Amino acid sequence: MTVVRDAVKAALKAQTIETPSWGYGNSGTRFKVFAQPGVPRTPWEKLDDAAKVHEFTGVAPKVSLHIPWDRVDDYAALAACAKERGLELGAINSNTFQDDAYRLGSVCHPDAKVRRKAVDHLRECVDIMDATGSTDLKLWFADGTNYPGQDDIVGRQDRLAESLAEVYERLGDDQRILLEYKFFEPAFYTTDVPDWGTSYAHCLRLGPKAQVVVDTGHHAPGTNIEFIVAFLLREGKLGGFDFNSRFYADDDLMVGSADPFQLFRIMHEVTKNGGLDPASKVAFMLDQCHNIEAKIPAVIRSVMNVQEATAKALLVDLDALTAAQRDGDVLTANAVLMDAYDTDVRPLLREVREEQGLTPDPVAAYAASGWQERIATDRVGGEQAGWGA
Ligand code: AOS
Ligand code: ZN
Ligand code: ZN
Repeated sequence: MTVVRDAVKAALKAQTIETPSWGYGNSGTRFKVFAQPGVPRTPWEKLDDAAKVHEFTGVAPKVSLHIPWDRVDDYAALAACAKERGLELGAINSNTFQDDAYRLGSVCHPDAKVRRKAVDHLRECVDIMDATGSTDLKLWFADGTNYPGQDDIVGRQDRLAESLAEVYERLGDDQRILLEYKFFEPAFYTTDVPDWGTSYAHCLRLGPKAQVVVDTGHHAPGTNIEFIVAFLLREGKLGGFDFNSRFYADDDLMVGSADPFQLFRIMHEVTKNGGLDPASKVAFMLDQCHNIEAKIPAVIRSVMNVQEATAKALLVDLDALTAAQRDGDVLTANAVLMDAYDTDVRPLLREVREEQGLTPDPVAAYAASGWQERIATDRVGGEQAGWGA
């Protein structure tokens, strides 16, 4: 039992959770952005906040950037600043949805000039990756149509494939494309990358440096996300996660808040199928916006929620599970899984943190640190993250 516990602890210490730069800035819905005191005014200040999350959790050393929201003159300097803070720059998220030119789409647009603009932006994102040392280009496209007949579905797929191929060809040896899907929104009739199958098919054609990213908020209600995760892992095509929670649409709430059991089921497939091994390179990213709650503590809470689900998944007795499955013992197999889910892993995680030289309660430690008061005084005129996606 001690051996198992030690292995679980080691795995928990090794897991890294990447936080999004836009989660630290102001955001909202299309109805209202509620500005909060002390939000970062620059990408540099976003790194300062991310460094706090890492300082108190010990497992969040990477920060995803979004271009152009995090545009700076010198990306190597931004990477150096991250390093000074004990961080690394993670995925570069592109933006082909906030320009008038993209009214009818970006990489799928019927006009070649617009596609050129979009592909040039994506290739520029790879230039930025070269400067920051980032390995992941995360692509999410708002492309689609609102009305039957508006555009040719197959034609749009052809344009998508052609555009992606041009970006793929620009990648360095250690760089990859993470292609995200989302079942609707902002387009309402067709979406050009609506599901994992479409993303998978494009990634397969592109080659080994293209993988699917599963945003947990991008599925229809009732979708079995863990099945998708298991399938993609088996195929070596799971690039990573955009973690968040949803009740209705793409809510971007704190991961593990709406359905912690679903998060556990996902993490069970991940741990069972090698997704936690460093060699698998599965990126555990958050893609969240904190519109009404305090941002840094919400990111800390989210990191802890992922850790809790991971810890429970690591506690699944795989030998017992395999034996029950082999014997066709449905009830025992289910009970093995539920035993792990029902375990209170908070004492274990407190121990892990203490062994890492951290305070066992990251939220309380952050509250006591005085950082929130300091930024509220020092930072005036914080910026909006960009949107509430
Ligand atoms: C949009 O719905 C997607 O989830 C994107 O991953 C993301 O929220 C956006 O691109 C911010 O970078
Ligand atoms: Zn996302
Ligand atoms: Zn989203």
